[in-house]
Amino acid sequence: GSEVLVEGSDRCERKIFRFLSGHNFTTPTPFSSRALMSEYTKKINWPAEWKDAAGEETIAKRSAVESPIKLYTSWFCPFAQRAWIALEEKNIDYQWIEINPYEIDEKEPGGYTKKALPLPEKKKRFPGFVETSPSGLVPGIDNNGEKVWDSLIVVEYINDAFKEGPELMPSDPLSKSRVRYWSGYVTDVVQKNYYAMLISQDAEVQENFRQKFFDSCRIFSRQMANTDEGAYFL
Ligand SMILES: N[C@@H](CCC(=O)N[C@@H](CS)C(=O)NCC(=O)O)C(=O)O
Repeated sequence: GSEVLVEGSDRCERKIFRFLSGHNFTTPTPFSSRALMSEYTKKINWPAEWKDAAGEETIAKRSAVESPIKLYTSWFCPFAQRAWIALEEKNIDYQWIEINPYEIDEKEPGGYTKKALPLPEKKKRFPGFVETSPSGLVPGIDNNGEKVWDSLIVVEYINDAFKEGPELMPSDPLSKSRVRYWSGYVTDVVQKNYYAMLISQDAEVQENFRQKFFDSCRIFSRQMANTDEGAYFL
């Protein structure tokens, strides 16, 4: 099921890029995520008031160093981005190791297919990655031999292991439990409805999931109203 979801979402992303840019991205390899990102973002006519994000620079900087703190990650992966944000927020010197866990097809933009490689193949291509994340999913972090995987667990580990940076969790038990609940809600409900909407080819089903997605966003955003922190309530 999830493979179909991921494939569908990828197809949809490409359609969106094509629609926004009026450009049909057929560029095959060189297989570089950053080159691919630039290709997309340069061609798209973003509104002038939108600023460039510093993401690409950060990836370049972190990819160029060796560190005993290794983040196995994929630039496009929203789960891996959680771990990425946590490390940046904590000001940790870490090494970015880009992983493409999917089969490569030169005919697709950047070679991406989102057809998951079988685990033995991932082991062959990225031994350090699968040792760190035995599920074969990004993100995984190897901190001087301490290997942790699965995004929310990785984020909590980063917060606990690197005391030198700012604290990411509230200190009282009730607020902590809220953070855990609402982070899980995004994974289990918001994203689930979003993907279901993206992959559906049937207008009625699509509309149904669209409503569910918006409902779940509303429920989530209402939580912000209960705190002084607004969007930073988590
Ligand atoms: N529950 C995992 C999900 C991670 C995940 O699905 N990552 C995707 C990329 S966005 C992946 O590694 N896919 C490779 C595969 O399906 O084999 C987490 O929160 O870390």
